Amino acid sequence: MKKIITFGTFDVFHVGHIRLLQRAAALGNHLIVGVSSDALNKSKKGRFPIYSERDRLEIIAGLACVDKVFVEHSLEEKAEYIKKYKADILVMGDDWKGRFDEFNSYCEVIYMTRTPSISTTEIIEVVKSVPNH
Ligand code: C2G
Repeated sequence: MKKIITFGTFDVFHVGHIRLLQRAAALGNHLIVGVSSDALNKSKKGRFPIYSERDRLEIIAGLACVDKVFVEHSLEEKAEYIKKYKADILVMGDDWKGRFDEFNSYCEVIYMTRTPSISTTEIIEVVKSVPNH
């Protein structure tokens, strides 16, 4: 059994998110996803997510490629999560390249290329710019 772990907010779920999760899942046979809490997102990005923590968890848990979800309460607890879930590989998007190399002592660390031209922030901007909404 090869276990993969990844982390993210997954707010306003989009194709970049599903591609990342499917590619991560394909590296092993058990995908565990840490979904950032609302409070962590506020501290990380300065705003609360559009979708609540409960809804974001429900969406990720419902995906065929995901085996287990949990709430990520702190960026500082990655080592604990990796050990707790006995992950063999940590997958992160390449916007975090180099930032998680320290976990190499617990598991393999892989940074995956992000899908170009799509982000939650851009989607929010587009929605805001639509007249009469
Ligand atoms: N992603 C992607 N392509 C995009 C947008 C996002 O591959 N166009 C990936 C990101 O690289 C990340 C995952 O989808 O691996 C989730 O993205 P976010 O919700 O933006 O994750 P982030 O807020 O960076 O949270 O502990 C780390 C954080 O929780 C990561």
